[in-house]
Amino acid sequence: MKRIKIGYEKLKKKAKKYFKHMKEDHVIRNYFKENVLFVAFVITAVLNSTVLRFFCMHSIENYLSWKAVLADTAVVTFLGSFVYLLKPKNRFTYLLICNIILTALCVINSVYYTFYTSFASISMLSLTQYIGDVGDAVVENVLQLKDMIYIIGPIAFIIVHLRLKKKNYDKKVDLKSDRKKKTLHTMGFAGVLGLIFLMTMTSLDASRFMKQWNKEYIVMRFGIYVYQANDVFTSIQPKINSMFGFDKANKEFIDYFAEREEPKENEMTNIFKGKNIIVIHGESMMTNAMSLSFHGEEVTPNLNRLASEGMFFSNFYSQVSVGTSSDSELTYNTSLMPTKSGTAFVSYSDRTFNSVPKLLKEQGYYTFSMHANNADFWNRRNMYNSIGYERFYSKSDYEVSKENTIGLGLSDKEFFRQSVEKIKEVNEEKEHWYGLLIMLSNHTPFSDVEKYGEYNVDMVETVTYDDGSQEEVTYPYMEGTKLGNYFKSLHYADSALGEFITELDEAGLLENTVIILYGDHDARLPKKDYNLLYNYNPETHDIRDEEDELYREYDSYQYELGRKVPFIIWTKDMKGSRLNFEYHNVMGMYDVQPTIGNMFGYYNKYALGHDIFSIKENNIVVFPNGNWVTNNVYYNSQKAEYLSLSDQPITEEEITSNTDYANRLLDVSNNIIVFDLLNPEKNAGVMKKDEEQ
Ligand code: GP9
Ligand code: MN
Repeated sequence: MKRIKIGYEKLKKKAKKYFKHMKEDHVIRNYFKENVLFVAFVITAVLNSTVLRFFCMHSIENYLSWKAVLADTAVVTFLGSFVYLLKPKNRFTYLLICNIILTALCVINSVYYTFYTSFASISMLSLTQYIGDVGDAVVENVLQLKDMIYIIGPIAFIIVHLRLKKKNYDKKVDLKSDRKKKTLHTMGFAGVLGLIFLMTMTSLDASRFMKQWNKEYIVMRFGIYVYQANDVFTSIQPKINSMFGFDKANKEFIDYFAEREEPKENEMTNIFKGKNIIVIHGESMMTNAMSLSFHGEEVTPNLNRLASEGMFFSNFYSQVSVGTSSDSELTYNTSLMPTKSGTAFVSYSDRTFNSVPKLLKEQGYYTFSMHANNADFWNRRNMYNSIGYERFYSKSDYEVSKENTIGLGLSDKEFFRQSVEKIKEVNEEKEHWYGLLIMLSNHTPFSDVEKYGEYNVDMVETVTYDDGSQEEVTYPYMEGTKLGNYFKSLHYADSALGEFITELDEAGLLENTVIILYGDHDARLPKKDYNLLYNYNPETHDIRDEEDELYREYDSYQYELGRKVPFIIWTKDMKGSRLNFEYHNVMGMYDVQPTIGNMFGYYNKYALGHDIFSIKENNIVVFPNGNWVTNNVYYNSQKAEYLSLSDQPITEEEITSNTDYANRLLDVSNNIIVFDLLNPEKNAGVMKKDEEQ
């Protein structure tokens, strides 16, 4: 303890002495005087990055983000620090080259942003189509003043150099040891700035940085230079991952599918062959909300109607990892699992996939996707080329205004309304078509409450007093909680869904169309809110006491099992037919492709899931973290614990074999994506054999 104190006192003294020396000897002033060129380099580069934010993000908070300025200064100082290793006469050239590169980054991103409201990525360079687009964009944009403004940076830098040159600053001679010292000091300064930046990073900053898909956020918080450096890293990482272990991965892949049984025909085979398809990606829709009502009004009356009139798979799980929406799209489309690191949509968008649109295209379908958000969200613009959509209607295809915006973007009601007009056109031109519509309004944090419309989640009770008089008392119940706001938001999304079905019907688009709806993932709501939902005590406006006999804990297993999402297949005329039922066998998103494939007449040999009407009660749903669930048991691989879900005894062997199955499936799935094993060029042997069959 004493030693620490002495150490601290010593440090304090040293620091005091250092600051005194800095002040008295005008260290900072002298540094600026002696390093005018370097300072000019840093200032011009940081200013350019700030100007870019100014043009792209129209709020002071964004373009004057001190975090971004700090990060930019740290990066530029670090990059520039190497200049001191050179002789004074060569320093200008080095800094000018750096300055031009940094300026070019700003110009490219400025042009790119004008076209795509997002920032550029080097991974896109592998897509020739992209190069074409950007090439055109640059030519058309070349006269836009705002894209040229960045050139003032290097010009100002050159002027500074010319003025200094008159004083022969580059003729100075310095010692090699001084050069090293100066480099290290400058690097140290950049390091301190970087450290301050890291210390102010929130967990949201860190997670978005790792995922790299919310580009606007990264540029806003980290500046364009850190964004671009991180982009280079995330773009080459998949290449590095796939450099080692191809042969082993390929053998495991071949063995795995050699053991799989070919599917047999069943009562669902080809029932919808040739029908048009609308798939609805229900943002954050959860099955447990479907059975809830407030004041006698269901949270999801329209979803419930579709479920009761069509096929409703009530024991259905989405299998997402950190890629949330994009992971559910991946698994739905390809019957593959999310990747172990990164996300398939962002890191592996150039791989070959046996996807629903591609398989339907072989059946003569025209395929499209609709989502009124920025096309670069989750890198959809690129990934959709690999998934095989022929047309992607994104934000720029919709009329979006402040009035019709909820949460992340265009409101679901408006999105559906505008989409129906587009579908009408497609229907007129194409004989068979398939469209995926991705909803957006019901997205966390569910805080746009005033826009969801009236739906109260409070509780009214009739209280009888001692004198026999009665009064209606309102208790807040779920009002003001995140779960309560979720119900309001979901009620809105459900009403948008109802309007969509009506609009489709009025346009005559339901006659030959199958509606498929899936919830993309759970809404990531606090467990304590569920405890409040099921254990509300009106007297205390709080959760019942655990000792209370009415207390029913919503534990971590219930929470996990409660993450079910709806999966519904519906047509206008299904009600009362043999196809109108609720299906209880456990099912996962990866079973959708094979299940609907059997109904629409296509087959993907490399699906990891199963046609649910073939595998029935023997199904197993594997989660990306290694957990799995069957009709009988839920297994938590992290805790090595299970929860029995039926009366059947659970054997050790069942746990072991299912865990092995889950691990093997996850490995094979990851290898298919990382090593691009479905690409005929990489895996010619396997593909040739398939063709011969
Ligand atoms: C983004 C939307 C939401 O366009 O699909 O993605 P999420 O945050 O749910 O992954
Ligand atoms: Mn989502």
